[in-house]
Amino acid sequence: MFTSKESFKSIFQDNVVSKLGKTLEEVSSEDVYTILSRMIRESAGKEWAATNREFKDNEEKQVYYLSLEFLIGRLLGNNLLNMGVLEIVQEGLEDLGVSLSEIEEQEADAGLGNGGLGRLAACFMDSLASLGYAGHGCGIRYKYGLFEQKIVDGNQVELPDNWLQKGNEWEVRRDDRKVEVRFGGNVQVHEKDGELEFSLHDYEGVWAIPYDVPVIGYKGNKESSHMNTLRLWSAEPMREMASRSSSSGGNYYSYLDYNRSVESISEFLYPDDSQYEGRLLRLKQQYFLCSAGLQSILRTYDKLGLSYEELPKKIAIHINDTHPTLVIPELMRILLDEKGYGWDTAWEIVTKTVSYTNHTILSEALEKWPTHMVRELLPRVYMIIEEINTRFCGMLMDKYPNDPDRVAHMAIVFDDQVKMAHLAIAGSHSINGVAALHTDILKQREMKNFYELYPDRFNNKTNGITHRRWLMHANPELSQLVSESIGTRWITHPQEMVGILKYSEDASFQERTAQIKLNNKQKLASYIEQKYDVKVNTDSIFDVQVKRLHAYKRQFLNILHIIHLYHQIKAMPSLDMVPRTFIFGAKAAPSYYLAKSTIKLINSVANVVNNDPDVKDKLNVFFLENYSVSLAEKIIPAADVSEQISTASKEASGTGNMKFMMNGALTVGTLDGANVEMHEMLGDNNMFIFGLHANQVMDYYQHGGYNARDIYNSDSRIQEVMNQLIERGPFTNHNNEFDILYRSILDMNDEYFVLKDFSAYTEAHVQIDLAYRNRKEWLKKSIHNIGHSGKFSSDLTIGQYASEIWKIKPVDRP
Ligand code: 26V
Repeated sequence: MFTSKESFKSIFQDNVVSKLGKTLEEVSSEDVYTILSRMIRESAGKEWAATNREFKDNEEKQVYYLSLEFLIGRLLGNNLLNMGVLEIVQEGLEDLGVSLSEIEEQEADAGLGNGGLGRLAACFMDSLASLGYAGHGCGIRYKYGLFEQKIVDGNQVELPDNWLQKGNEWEVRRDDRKVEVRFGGNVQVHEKDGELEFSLHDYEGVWAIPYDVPVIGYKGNKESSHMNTLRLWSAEPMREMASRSSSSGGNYYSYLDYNRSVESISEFLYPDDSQYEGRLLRLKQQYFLCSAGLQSILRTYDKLGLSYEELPKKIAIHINDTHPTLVIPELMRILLDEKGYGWDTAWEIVTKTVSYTNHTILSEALEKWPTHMVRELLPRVYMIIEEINTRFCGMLMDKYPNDPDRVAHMAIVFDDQVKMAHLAIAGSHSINGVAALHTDILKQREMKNFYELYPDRFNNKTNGITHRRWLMHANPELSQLVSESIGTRWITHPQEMVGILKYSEDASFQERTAQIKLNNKQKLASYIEQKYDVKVNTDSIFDVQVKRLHAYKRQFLNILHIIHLYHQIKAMPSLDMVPRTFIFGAKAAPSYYLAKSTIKLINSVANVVNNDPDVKDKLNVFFLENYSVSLAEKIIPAADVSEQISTASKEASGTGNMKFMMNGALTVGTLDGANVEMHEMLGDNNMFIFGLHANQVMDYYQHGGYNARDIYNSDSRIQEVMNQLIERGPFTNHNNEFDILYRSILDMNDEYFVLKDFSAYTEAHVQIDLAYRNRKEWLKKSIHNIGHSGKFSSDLTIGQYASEIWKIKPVDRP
């Protein structure tokens, strides 16, 4: 590994010649990316092997984080940072006339996730490695990540995200670790020595091939980086199945069908987060991950030569939402059928090993699989699920003999459906929510019955974000300022960022934060100007809402307010307001019509506002297409205002809220998810809180009493903006375009309380405008946000998971 700028340059130049046969003058940015990432991957390889040896020698407990999604983004910059060579490389390349940030742009985002849940998994990987824990990720190597979004005539169009087209420099294919995953077939039962034995016949086998990605921990002052493994599985056909299909009467063409169906297993990530869809392929993906993951976990465990009773002492398996819940019956199957354990012992091993995180209370997101589907695809696993259910319901009936309704509600299999959340709770020793409010709602409402049954299993783990990607990498200038003022200990002890609070009233510190914000705004502005050929006013307030598009996140409330502002300026062109630039980024699930209409509306409003000479000096609206991790890294450091305006009780935590806070934006938000905890730290002075509280929302749902039309009738501002959705006017170019939005509010009684919160939201924006005029006060608030954000580092979150749930200790201390 190079240790100086000069040695880096010389190794780099040698590689250019030996690997590409080119001179430095001839290389493209893409060539530089390839050479550089290969150099880093190769030198990481040695430390990777060293960490793996250490795992073996120490026999320390290991955690496996199973997730259908890892929203990783780009790796080059973060890997350089974590390996401690970022500066050397940056300066070395500069000497050679190359800009590192341009090289970073060559990397395709690994977009293997939908949003918060997948990004959380990626942040957790970074923290696990940086803290020196033996913690590995286990996921699927989707050939296509989340779709690429294009905006055409204001509408979202989805294109396939072919992220692997040019290869992936960070992965290593491990043919030697491939395992077989079995689908379908039928179960035969034999009796042997008075015991029943189960075996599967005529199944369809597929290869699961692991691709390992090193997860490089932050090196800091240590000798070397700690490195874990993110193992992503890819499905491939087994040649052995060809003879099977011809011997069973099939032919070459049915083998081709088989090939096609196998490849589809790891072909694409499901993009739907609007309506739960119980599709067979999705169930296949889930079992594929669980079966392959478990085989590889147990293969490692077997090397220890211990009995399986000791498994929970050496292995923790965490399931990220219910998607990998099949790991519970699958581990039971292995223990019962392959290792010869009895039911009770096997069940104890499983529940002591597995833990589960719930990420949503939205009922439309709760996974339920039709029993016939599970039975046909996974006959033996289904038998085990039924047995788990029978025993679980038996226990409930003993406990609540006079309450059959309760038992029916809690059943795992009911009404010909398998309820995955119930299976996950029954089979885990820990169930956690992702923010204090969310966990309370789980305990007091959504999962009340389960909480009463297993009070000790429920706990909270408020989400976090890695400050290495979201501050050090995304905002190097701010990160540098923090280090200059309080030293660098905060990097490994992020809660010590509060140390900057002592400078919150220091004029020169304030001005430096202001200058950094302006620089970031200028960078984002030039990105927007280049891409969309428009001018952006960097003296305006950058007011940003970036996240998946969903009715409960209320992008619609934001755009209604913008239309209202537009009317105000039109009516009074001299209106005294700080110029505002509203920025949106959001992908809608392809079949989510309401969400797509909202995108269209935002673009229509943008088109009118940005081209109206009466308002364009005061008001601008931009919808940035294809919101992704790498785009987030450009947008978030440039934001002045962070929009976190979900209907209270609906956003389990949010993590974007934390990223904005860490980069000095002020939040306008509801008391929802982790906003509540932000507010506890920051107080009313440093945040703009508005709107209904969670208990008010839930009481309305329970008892009724909300009438959206009454609010419409009594507020002329609301009438004006709502009517524009259905009348021919500046925003609609043909009839009915936005009827669905209008109707969802006025005919369907506004499920997410947009009108109810409109007035308070408008008032919050007036307060933002006033606050921004007081420059010193604004900067002070911003510094408070940055300083307190260290508490949301995923390092702290992972520390809690490790000590309270997984019971693991760091192998390498930072
Ligand atoms: C999934 C689905 C699936 C289909 C039906 C509709 C629907 C609606 C929402 C979702 C998201 C479920 C899981 C999820 O991504 N939750 C997010 O997890 C983040 C990390 O914990 C958290 O910060 C977000 O608040 C939460 O929405």
